[in-house]
Amino acid sequence: MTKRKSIIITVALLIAAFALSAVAFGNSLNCCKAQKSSGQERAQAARAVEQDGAQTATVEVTDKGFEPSSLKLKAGAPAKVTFVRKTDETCAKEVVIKEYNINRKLPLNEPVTVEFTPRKGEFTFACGMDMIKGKLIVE
Ligand SMILES: [Cu+2]
Repeated sequence: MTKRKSIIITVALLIAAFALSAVAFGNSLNCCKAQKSSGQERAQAARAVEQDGAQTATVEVTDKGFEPSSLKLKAGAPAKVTFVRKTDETCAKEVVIKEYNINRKLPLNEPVTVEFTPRKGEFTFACGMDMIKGKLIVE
């Protein structure tokens, strides 16, 4: 009798633990999904500013994703794009621009400047998991 009871309790605990971990896992997936959808709402692209012979721009990582989520650059001119992560509530703790072999960690509130000379076209910058994204529009 007591043996059966303890088995029932064990099974109940296992189910509870499984349910809890499913909730936690779901939440961590939601972070990226939520940021992705809100990122797509901002259609307006920011334009880089000419400064000391380079085109410069700053992109912040907030709980909404990359802001601005798209950036216009001129082809063939050196670019300095500074990323600043402003929140811990994000999985974008690094920035990756595949086409330019850029992969940099983004420490909280520490500006990280990446330098490259953009070619004509559209390029994606993204978090390490390629879930939170922004766009470089090079003309
Ligand atoms: Cu991510």
